[in-house]
Amino acid sequence: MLRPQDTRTRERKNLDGLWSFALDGEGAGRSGVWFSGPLADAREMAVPASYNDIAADAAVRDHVGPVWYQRDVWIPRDWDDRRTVLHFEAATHRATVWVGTTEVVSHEGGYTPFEVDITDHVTPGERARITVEVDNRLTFQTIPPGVVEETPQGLRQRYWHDFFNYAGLHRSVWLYTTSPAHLTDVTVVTGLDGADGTVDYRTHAAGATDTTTRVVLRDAQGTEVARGEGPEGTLTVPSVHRWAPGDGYLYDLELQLVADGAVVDSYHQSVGIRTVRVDGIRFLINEEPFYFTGFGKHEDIPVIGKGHNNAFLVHDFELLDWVGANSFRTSHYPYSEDVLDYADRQGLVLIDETAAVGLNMGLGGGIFGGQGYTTFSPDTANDATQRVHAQAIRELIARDKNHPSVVLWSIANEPESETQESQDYFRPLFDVAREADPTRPVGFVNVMLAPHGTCRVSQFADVLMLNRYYGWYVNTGDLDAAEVAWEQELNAWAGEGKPIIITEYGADTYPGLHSLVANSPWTEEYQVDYLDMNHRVFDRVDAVVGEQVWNFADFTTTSGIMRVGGNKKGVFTRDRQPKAAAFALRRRWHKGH
Ligand code: GCB
Repeated sequence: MLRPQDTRTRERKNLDGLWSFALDGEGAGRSGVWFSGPLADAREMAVPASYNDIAADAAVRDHVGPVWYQRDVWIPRDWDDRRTVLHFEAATHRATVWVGTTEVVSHEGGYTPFEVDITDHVTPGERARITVEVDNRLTFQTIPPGVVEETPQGLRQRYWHDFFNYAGLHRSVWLYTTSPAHLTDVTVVTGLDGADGTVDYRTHAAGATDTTTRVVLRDAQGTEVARGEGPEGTLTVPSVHRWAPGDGYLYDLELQLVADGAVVDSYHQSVGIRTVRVDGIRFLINEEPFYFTGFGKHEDIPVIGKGHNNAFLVHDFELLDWVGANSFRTSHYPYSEDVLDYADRQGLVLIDETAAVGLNMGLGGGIFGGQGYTTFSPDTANDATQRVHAQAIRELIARDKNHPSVVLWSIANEPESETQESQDYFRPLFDVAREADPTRPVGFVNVMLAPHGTCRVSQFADVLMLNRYYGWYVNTGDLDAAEVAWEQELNAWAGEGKPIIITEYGADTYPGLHSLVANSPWTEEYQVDYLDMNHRVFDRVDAVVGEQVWNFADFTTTSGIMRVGGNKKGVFTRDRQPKAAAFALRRRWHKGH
């Protein structure tokens, strides 16, 4: 799927703004054909945004079940003889869409785009009514998983991940147009050959058979550096300017679909020419060892929740630069494509993760209170879950395969991984990822409950990603003991001969809480000491090729005795003010980790 774009042949119309909105706790919307006319008893709701925190109403915040969005849109009158496509960048976690009274598309999965050709359902120059049912319910057959429990007080959504289940239309909605003959996809794979670069491209088109494809590659100044004919081929770029961490240099690949000598469709794909490879314990970008510094992040902003916001996008990257981070993980779901585009341009390195978080009922017994479920079983995460998970991996890779910033796929965060069932569940999912993208390493994030020697899934990974909380969840307030235990486990992992990225280490810190006495959890001093201890350990283990602190900023979670107004492991507060740890990290990372 190609992103909506304005080009010489394409035009977009943005549908963000205020939509009509109604809760449907009883699930009455479908039988009541709410799409057949204006939504009754509607309030207005901002798009893009999570709806949860916008109303001053717990019923909205804690709603379980469908909600409905609706708006009218004028179809531009010069879109005659064109294809009209309705495109959603995301609807969390599933959606069904009507144009007028016609159901046009459904999509499962809250963080990847979907679209539908609505040409036959609209008339240029006329108004069309768009209605969307968005459902936030998580079950054992969704990614991420959850369970809806019926209680005397109403439906309650349980889940095993540590962030609030924000929902709604989180990203932009578009109408766009193409000519009937149009490009549908492009894949680029880049390489280096001495001072030269190579760009393998493969395009797909639909809507006509007698077309040819032409591609033109231009540098950042707009000067043509290579061109090709045909739906696939290889371009060579003499004396290439490589894309590299900290140097987000991009070429522009214009794809042109040509019929009868005329360009009927044109699409621009930005291209960063770089290579990625694992070699023993090293992670190589452009054949040079790369050390990840940065964070696990969240899409989490006051008021708008997981809604995308460009001001926060730019501000967060400013803070990343200030603190000396060269990378982050899109924990724990695919982020807005605007984030990926910006990372490409900024030369930031990404670990790109699916929404498979919380596939671990063991965590239920530990950190988040007893839940009493088995992770993998016919009644819980099962074959159907695995199929949804495989689709989530395919959709992530299909969406993000052309981003030079993405160097590693993470197919799950902290799943159960110490059982035979987990091994059987995950083995084919690694194949799915490698088939979808043979060019990037693949891994998953290992949890502390599956320490070295017990994990049965890491054998399939190219890179070991470890989340560890020595000095926080274990050895709390005893950093000396934590240091010994942590180094021991890390050395055992190093024996695997693979690169290790510490994808989480962190300590909850209440901003403004201080202590003169060392080993006082929750204080700003403890967070600094905790990070220092971790860094001493990492610096003694050669196989460690990266450190990503949990978390960039404080974020919202469900309520519970482990959380004080959310998760407070941020190095920045939720409104992006620095804690003492931000300055400590800045000193380390600007020195070159
Ligand atoms: C983890 C999870 C992350 C949590 C974090 C914590 O291991 O991956 O989602 O927020 O721990 O703070 O407990």
